[in-house]
Amino acid sequence: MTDITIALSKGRIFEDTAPLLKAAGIVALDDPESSRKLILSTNRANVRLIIVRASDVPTYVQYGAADLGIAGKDVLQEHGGAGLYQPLDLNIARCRMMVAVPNGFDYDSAVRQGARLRIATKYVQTAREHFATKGVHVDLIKLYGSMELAPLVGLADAIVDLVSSGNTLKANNLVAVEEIMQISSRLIVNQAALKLKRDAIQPVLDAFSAAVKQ
Ligand code: PRT
Ligand code: MG
Repeated sequence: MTDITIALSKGRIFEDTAPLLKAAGIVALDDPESSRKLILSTNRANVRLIIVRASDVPTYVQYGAADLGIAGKDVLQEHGGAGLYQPLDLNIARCRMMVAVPNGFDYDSAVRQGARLRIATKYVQTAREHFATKGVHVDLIKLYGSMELAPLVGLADAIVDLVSSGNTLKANNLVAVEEIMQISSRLIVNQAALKLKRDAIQPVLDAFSAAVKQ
């Protein structure tokens, strides 16, 4: 039987993916939250899981170090998708990518007046495209986390970040002023692996697809 490797991040993506893997007959033998192993065996001798940072999943799949992976649309947009086949929206880990500003900052009138805005974000490519399409002049400041802090200490006027409950924005006196896109996680497949290992990969795609439609 052909070996396949699936790249996943722990946390919310692993939690939401476990039921889909189960529907495909794949169960991890260790819990990634408690285990320190980065390669997890499964109940299927030919299937293994690798645990990587969410933003690294497309890279592992692009270079064929993993055959399959699960990644947020936010991460895929930034990566660009080279070498990846994206057959399925899994509808998991849903959230929205939003522009947010401090309470009381008049974003609409700043935009109307053609102000140049400083935007802090982890999603530099997606933000650049969004503001270019709107014709808004921006200076983008790349951060790797805790974007919510940036406007509070004068690093930026606004942020581009993911929002689900809205609690993080609220706790930091920020408000969302614009939606950039709806986000969910996708199954991604290495294009060459799909051709060379179709016998092993296609049943996983079919099982995921059936489980998502339920
Ligand atoms: O945490 P790490 O730095 O390793 O990487 P990561 O943050 O990219 O990974 P992880 O596991 O946190 O997120 C993986 C994927 O989950 C992301 O790529 C998104 O596609 C998706 N997702 C869904 C989210 C959220 N919802 C989400 N709410 N990712 C992050 N958040 C963060 C957001 O950035 C903000 O800081 O949660 C905070 C807001 O949440 P609320 O509920 O307070 O609005
Ligand atoms: Mg995170």
